Amino acid sequence: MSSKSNGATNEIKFTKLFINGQFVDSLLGKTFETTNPTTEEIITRVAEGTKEDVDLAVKAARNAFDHGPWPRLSGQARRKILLKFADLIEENVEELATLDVIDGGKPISLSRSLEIPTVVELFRYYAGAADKIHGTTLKMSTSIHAYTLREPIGVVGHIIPWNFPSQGFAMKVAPALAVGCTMVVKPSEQTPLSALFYAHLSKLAGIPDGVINIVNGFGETAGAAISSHMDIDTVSFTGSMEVGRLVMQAAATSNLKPVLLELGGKSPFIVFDDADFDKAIDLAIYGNFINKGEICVAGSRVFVQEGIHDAFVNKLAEKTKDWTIGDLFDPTTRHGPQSNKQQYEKVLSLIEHGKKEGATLLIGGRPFGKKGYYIEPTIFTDVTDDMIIAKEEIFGPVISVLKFKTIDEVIKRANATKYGLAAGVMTKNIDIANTVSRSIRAGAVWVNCFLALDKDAPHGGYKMSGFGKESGIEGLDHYLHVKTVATPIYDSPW
Ligand code: TXE
Repeated sequence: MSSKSNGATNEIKFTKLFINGQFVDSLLGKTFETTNPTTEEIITRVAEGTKEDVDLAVKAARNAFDHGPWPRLSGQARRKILLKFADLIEENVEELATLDVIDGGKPISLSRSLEIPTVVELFRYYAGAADKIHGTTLKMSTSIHAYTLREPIGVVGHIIPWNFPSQGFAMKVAPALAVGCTMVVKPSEQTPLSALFYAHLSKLAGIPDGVINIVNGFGETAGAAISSHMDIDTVSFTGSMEVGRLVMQAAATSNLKPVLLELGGKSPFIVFDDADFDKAIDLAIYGNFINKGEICVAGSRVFVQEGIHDAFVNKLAEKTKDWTIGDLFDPTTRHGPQSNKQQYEKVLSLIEHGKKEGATLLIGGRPFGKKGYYIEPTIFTDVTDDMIIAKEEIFGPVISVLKFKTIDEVIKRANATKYGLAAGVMTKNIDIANTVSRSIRAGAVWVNCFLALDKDAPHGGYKMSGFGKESGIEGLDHYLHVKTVATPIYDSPW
């Protein structure tokens, strides 16, 4: 099957489920269509997994865990295979990037130069961790010697969203593989294509059959079958707060499996009067419009101190005009369509809320073009804390600017949210930077920068943004059990 988008032709090679090392049809023979958000045309049909397919995939993963080589390999052997996997991803960057562009509406510049290279780095980073997973030695009492083992937790269920189909895959799959887990992965039904290509590459890299299984399908069926499965040992979920709750409930009422939840945010980006003005403008734009605002850590509440507020909003509007909308395959394009129709409608409806609640629409606010789910980069000013646009995650290209006077006031207002994923603070004053960093209840605070995400920086929320960390050495923890082994030592001199 081939698909044309913006002049690029792409052969869709993999559309089936990937179970036990084979591409297979779903047991019920179901398929669903995946659509290009730029053209609104169907790209292809993809096998639709349901509970029966999840059962089959779990059986394969269980067998690979209980009897297969993967968890029993030395860390060094797993490292070698993961490095090969990373090399293969790097060799196929163009094809992987193209799949995410047509499936998710990403500009190629983002996909090719940032997201897929990050995937490569994540696999290399966790390859390097594979032979460094060890416990500690304890001296429990004078007569008992003990040590801890860190063992793979078992079969993992990964439920992935559509905003970063490749990076989302790597952040979950790479650490789980490194420690020796096996897994069932459910990509989002909105972006099912690239995960299948990764599965194909994993086989070429030498990852044994049954270690990675991909079951595309819908949340209420395939996703729910994963979170309620009695033979899955843990679930790692990224998505909405509502579904995070369902995943946790299903985990609690099935086998009490632990869950990792990454549920988005409403992050503050705080600009003090003394900040580097131009840098703050650039970061406000980048931190909100990258990936058309479909990013969990977007700094969507831009708090600006009153001394620079008016100049700031004028410049923000002016510079936003440089955020180019256009052909996604043109490397200079920065802005694409929303990933799918539901998101497009959700974002437009929240923009309407903003207008009705009395915020000032400074720029944008409308659909763009005749085709595709494009929305103009949008800025609201005169936003107050009680407005829906200041409270709810919009997950689209919409900035709310809020004015503040003092540091105490802005800390209080920045924290007055159910979310706690990230924050930014722009100031040249080290005392202000330190005070704000320590006062904000969020998993990351970026000082004089924004979106400083990296493979070695743990990422994850406070409050209702979820719990558990992905990336960094901490990103291994969710996939490991800690076992204490104790043994008496007789006649110990110590
Ligand atoms: O997410 P869902 P949606 C936020 C963002 C967005 C909103 C809605 O605000 O506008 O959520 O997006 C699977 N059991 N984020 O509706 O439904 C689903 O198939 C198990 C923030 O698309 O949560 C997909 O694979 N799984 C975010 C995944 O959950 C279920 C990223 C995410 O989809 C399921 C995405 C169920 N009952 C959206 N129902 C972030 N934190 O980055 C659905 N799924």
